[in-house]
Amino acid sequence: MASCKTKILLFGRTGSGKSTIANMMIKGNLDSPLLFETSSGVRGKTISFQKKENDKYMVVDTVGFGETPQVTSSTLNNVEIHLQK
Ligand SMILES: Nc1nc2c(ncn2[C@@H]2O[C@H](COP(=O)(O)OP(=O)(O)OP(=O)(O)O)[C@@H](O)[C@H]2O)c(=O)[nH]1
Ligand SMILES: [Mg+2]
Repeated sequence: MASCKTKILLFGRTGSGKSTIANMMIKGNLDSPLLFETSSGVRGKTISFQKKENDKYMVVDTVGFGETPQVTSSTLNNVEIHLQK
């Protein structure tokens, strides 16, 4: 049977809470071990796309914008590709 999961693509500035939301969507809590690693400093934490799913959601967490122009540009390209899927 075809899956009817809600697909969620998270993108935005570094440190804005994307991975935190991703953990809540998939795991339902922020207890360790976390599925999506989160940061406690100013440096960007997520360094590549990460996709996880549960019975309700398929969540794609992305690299934060604002680190370097190169990273922002490649992330935007990846976001565009994922939006077309
Ligand atoms: N006060 C507060 N802190 C939050 C909230 N959401 C996330 N944080 C904290 O903000 C920090 C960054 O959160 P992340 O989820 O790692 O942010 P991110 O957008 O994934 O960051 P990058 O992976 O670097 O792009 C962590 O210390 C979180 O605990 C929120 O709603 N309120
Ligand atoms: Mg992150």
